[in-house]
Amino acid sequence: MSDNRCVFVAGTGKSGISAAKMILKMGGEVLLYNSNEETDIRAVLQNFDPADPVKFIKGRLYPAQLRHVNLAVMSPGIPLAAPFVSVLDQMKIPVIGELELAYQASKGKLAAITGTNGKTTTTALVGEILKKGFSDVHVVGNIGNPYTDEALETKEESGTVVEVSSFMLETIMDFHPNVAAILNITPDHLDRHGTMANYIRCKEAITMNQTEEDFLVLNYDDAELRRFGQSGLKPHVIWFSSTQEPPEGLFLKDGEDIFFKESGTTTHIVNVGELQLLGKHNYENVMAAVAVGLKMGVSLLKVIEAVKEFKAVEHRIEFVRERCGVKYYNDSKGTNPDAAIQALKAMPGPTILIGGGYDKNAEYDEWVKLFPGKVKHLVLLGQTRDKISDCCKQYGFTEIMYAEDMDEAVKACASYADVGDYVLLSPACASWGMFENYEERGRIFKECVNNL
Ligand code: UMA
Repeated sequence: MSDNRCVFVAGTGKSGISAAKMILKMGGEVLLYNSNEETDIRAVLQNFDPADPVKFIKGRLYPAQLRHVNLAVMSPGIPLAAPFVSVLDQMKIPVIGELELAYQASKGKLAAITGTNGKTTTTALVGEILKKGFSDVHVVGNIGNPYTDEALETKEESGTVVEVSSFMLETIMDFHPNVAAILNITPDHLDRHGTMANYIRCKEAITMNQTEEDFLVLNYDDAELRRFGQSGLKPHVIWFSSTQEPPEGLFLKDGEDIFFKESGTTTHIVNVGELQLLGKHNYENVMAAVAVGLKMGVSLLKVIEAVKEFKAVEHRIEFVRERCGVKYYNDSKGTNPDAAIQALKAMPGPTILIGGGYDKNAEYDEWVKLFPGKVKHLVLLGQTRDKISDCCKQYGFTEIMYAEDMDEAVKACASYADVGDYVLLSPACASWGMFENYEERGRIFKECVNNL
């Protein structure tokens, strides 16, 4: 980046601040922007040294403010349909995402993980696998650690794994992982992408710059991904399946053992009893992570070692505590019905469930259909309470109560639960409206559980 480069950075969350810092380190100037008039300028600028060439603007954007700008970098949470983006277009300023900015500056081998559900667990596990085979490892992206925070620290010998959201994939250009994985595609973020077809297109873009030397790990049980993997893509496709034996790749046999089949040889990887993770969806995450780890060049023995050592990530079917014979699990990352289905299926016994939150235009039928016989009580929070409750009634499930906050919800669960029951926070909805993000929701749940 040349010294006179001025970069417009849209968004002042984690990614915007990190992207701005990276641009400064590279000798550029930053014009930081937030379209929200209420943004606290001082709080934003506290992230920088007063001598740094950073200006901050907010509210409506005007072409005259962009006269010296050569490039615009978007935070993932900002849709390209945001009104200010038309001003960037009018000024013919190229627009890339924070992911692309980081990619362009990074070195070494790169693995990228996307999918509707399971990507954080898979990314974290790939990170642990890479630590067994690389001297320098970076675990970045949607997992909560902006890629721009670490991109300049990567070296030729580094191994990086990036968790990639559909939001990030909207604004890539040259992004080219050596190994990519798409874990599954089920409806999510339709409020942003509009249609399922658009959402699928974003996810599948993870492979758009891959070549014959690269690898793409895909879920054989997902009809869309199977079709995609069989459509003559450039990278080598490696399948994983929890229901059947694919032509090549990883599979779960009899719900018990994971095998890897390649070039006519089948190798036993692990018995699921040796894993510290619960649920079939987690076995799928493990299979995907094993495939990614092996193709990043880590030896089979080291991969197996890492898989056996790995524990659940915070907020993903995370065990909180056992109290009076009742086990409490935090799955605050269950922000869509499909994730919540996986978590509920992973509960080995009768469950008191906390659900509800911000409405992402999701349909709850498939989730609710699981309730009879499995969920003893449903405690609902947030904007989607009526929508979920109406859906439950359609399927004959009426054991529902509304809670005003997490403390009330947890106390209600404790009063409903008997010895041997499970209490699960897995809301099937985003946290916005009641909480800053799913992490805050999960932390507050854990506090309430620990205060019981
Ligand atoms: N803003 C505007 N104008 C708009 C919209 C937003 O100025 O029209 C501003 C907001 O005020 C905010 C910024 O733009 O300052 C947007 O920030 P952001 O939402 O991108 O948040 P970050 O803190 O940068 O976090 C992002 C990811 N957030 C989203 O994609 C919504 C984080 O994923 C990610 O961990 C982080 O980058 C680091 O890479 C979170 C997430 O919810 C966990 N992801 C979704 C998911 O997992 O389902 C995709």
